[in-house]
Order: sequence, then C-alpha cells, then structure tokens
Amino acid sequence: MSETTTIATWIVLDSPDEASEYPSVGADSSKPEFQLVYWRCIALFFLSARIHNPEHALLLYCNRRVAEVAPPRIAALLAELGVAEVTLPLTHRLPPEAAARWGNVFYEIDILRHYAEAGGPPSLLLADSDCLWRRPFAPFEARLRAEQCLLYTLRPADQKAYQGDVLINGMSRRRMAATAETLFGRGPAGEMPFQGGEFSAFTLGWCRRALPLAERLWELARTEAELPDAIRTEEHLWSIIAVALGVRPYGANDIVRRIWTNFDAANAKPEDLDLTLWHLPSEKKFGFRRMWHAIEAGDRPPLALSPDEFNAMTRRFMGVPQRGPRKVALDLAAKLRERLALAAGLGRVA
Ligand SMILES: [Mn+2]
Repeated sequence: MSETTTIATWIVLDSPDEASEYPSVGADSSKPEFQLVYWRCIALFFLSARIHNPEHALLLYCNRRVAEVAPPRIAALLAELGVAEVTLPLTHRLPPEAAARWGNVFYEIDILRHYAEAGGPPSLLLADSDCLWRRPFAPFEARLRAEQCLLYTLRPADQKAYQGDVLINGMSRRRMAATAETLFGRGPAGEMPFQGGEFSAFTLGWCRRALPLAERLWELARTEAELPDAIRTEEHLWSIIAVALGVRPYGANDIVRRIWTNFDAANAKPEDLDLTLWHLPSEKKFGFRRMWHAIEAGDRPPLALSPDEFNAMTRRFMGVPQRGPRKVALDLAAKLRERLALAAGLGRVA
C-alpha cells in the first residue's frame, strides 16, 4: 500500500439516453468523437502524472471496463504507466431537465462513497482529466496531511459575474451560503468562497466526514431539480461542504489554476510556469489533441521523455504563458474546420 497520495481522475461513458452537453467539448456526450476527446486528455493527464510523480499510485474511475471502451493505444499506455482502475457505476445523475449540461459531474459522489467505504490509500487527489502535471506533488503531501482537504478557490477575477445573486453555473453564492447554514449550521465567515471542481485532495478521514454531507446535498439537489437557483454541479457541492467542514479557502491555489488559453478569454501568465498542475479547459480539442498525436507519432516511447522535455512540450502545445504563432494558426484552422463541419451538418463534435 502506497503511503503517498493516490492521483486519480475519472471518465463516465454516457449511453445515448444519458447524454448531455459539455460546453467546451460538444453537444452529445454519448458520441465516440466526444468520448475520444476525453480519452486523449486522460492519456496525457496520466503520462504527465507519471513523468513527474514516479512513485505515486495512479487511478482511473470509470463506469465501464477500460479495456472495453478506451482506444487500444490509450488502454495500452495506461497499463504501461501502471494506472489502476476502479469500475464504478454512476448512480448520482440529475434528471435531464435539470442537467442539460455536465450531466456526469455528480460521479464524484460515487467516487467519495467508494473511497470512504473501500478505504485504501491515506489520501486521494481527484483532478479533471483536462489537467496536466508540470511538477511533483510531493512538496504538498505534508500540507495535505495537516489540513486534510485542499481545494482550489476561484478568485473573483477568475470568475465572471461574482456577485452573490448571480448564478454561477446554476447556483448563486448567496444560496450556497444559506444552504451551508441551514443544513449544517455553519455559513461562511465573509463572502462565500467558490471552489473549482477541477481539483480536490483529501485524506480518507476527511472523506468519511464529508460523505454524509455530500449525500444530504444530493437529496436536496434532486428535490430542487426544477428550481432556478439550486445545486447543479460538483462545484456547488464542494463549495458548501468546504464551508460546513471549515476547509480553508485557497488551500490549493499555489498548486493548480484554471487557465484559459482560448481566443476571447485568455488569461495565461508567466507565473503559471511555477504551478504544479495546469487545468486547461479550452485545450481539450486543440492542445491535448495535437500533443497526443505528436506523442503517438513520436519515435521515442512516451516514458523516455524527461520532465523538462515533457514540460517544454506542454508549454508549446497548450500555449502557456502565450500561444506561439504556429499554435495560433493551427487553432484557427481547427476552429474553422469545426465550423465548416457543423455548417455542413456532419454533426461532428463541436
Ligand atoms: Mn476541466
């Protein structure tokens, strides 16, 4: 049993009747092209995790057997990297009327429950698959043991419309604060912090304390599925639980950042080069796709890349801190191809 944190991500393969829209990927999450976008992210997530964290256990949660659903080359890479697999059905899904977007994200409750019940590693780090490792996690192990839970808190500058009444992906911060207060007797000291769902790291003990709260919030989310200002995503869950259990805001903000690299909202900056983990939501179909193809076509085995070589690639392919002219041209061409395909009614991933 590893004494270090297990590094995990997840993927849910939706069937056509379960499909929903994911704004930065496409309109139908049951399509193979949609799912391939995520498999490439998973390949690079774990490859970067392994290159920077040779001793850490790696784990993928999936609702199907990886060997049956992953593209064969990606399944082979995951095996070579030593990525373990937990096959876990998705049992927390809001009705389609309430979750036209991001229908899968309450899978994190299934993961919390599985980890709380099955036990195992002393701590779990759960990240979105569209994240890339740039440095080792080891320097933060002691902080995680001391604080029990580290979360990434969005700063007002990182989040459009940050006033209390404004819905952030379907729920206002005012309502999140009131929910924490009403259900768990503890509201925020000042402004309600908004926790990004892309990163959470917690100990087994913390997970066992958080699980009943998550289940209670899930009940509420289901009852309020028709309300305009209610729990819609895992970020609302994390934000409320964090306040209820007194998790310090900004605990992981020097580890990870949500970096926008796309046309109108780019906010990458030189300091991002110091981070341990990059979350790159707008690169799923651009940087991740091209970098995976480059690695697949490369003449060296992926694990032969040194951490520095790998970081040079992620910097170039993801355009952090800025996009080079070649990436700008390729991104524009890819966007244009996508528009043309849509216009032609080919129904490709948008
Ligand atoms: Mn993401």
